Amino acid sequence: MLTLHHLRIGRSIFTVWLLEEVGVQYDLKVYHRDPKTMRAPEELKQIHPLGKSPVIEDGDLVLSESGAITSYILQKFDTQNKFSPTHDDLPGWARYQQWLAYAEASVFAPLLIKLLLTRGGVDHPVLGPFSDAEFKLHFDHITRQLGESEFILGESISGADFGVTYMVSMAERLGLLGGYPNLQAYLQRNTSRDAFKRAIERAVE
Ligand SMILES: N[C@@H](CCC(=O)N[C@@H](CS)C(=O)NCC(=O)O)C(=O)O
Repeated sequence: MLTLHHLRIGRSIFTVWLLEEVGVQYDLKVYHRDPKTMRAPEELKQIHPLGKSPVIEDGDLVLSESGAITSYILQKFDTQNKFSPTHDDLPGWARYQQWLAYAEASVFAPLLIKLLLTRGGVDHPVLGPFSDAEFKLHFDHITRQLGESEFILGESISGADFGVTYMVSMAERLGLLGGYPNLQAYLQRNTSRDAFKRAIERAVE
């Protein structure tokens, strides 16, 4: 059975949500952050050398990177392609890949800078303005893409929503969603889903 190594307070809850949404049977191993450093415990490095979460194990496969994990889970378990376009629709599939990669590849960096500046209680003459401008660029872009749709690629949930929802939730935690009512509504909609509630119940330990 597939095992998900889940570190509390972070992106892997969105992988738990994905597993619940797709209806996969899985084992969940929960880890806690060091309360001072907020880093993962050393034991996660026994699973994968980076010691980060999410990581899944499935047979001999040990896989890190939330986007790759989403692709693997959907490839293996979403046999009816409910969560991603097929290769028959190549432009649709490519657009899906773009949004799947976008969250981690582009949106996360400015959010991380903001998180670290906030945590450090300092401002920085370069990093502050850079992260402000990048945040606006990306959150305006996500807002335009979402438009009046329910989900990032239209009216049905796709693999791309898990990573984007994580970014939106992180922005909310940082108090940055004030000017983005439709992203607030998107977050509210997704975290109200039964599968998300099941994920939270299962992951609390
Ligand atoms: N790009 C990776 C990032 C993984 C990552 O940085 N995970 C964080 C949790 S949200 C972590 O494990 N941090 C603990 C640490 O670095 O000690 C992904 O998409 O999975």
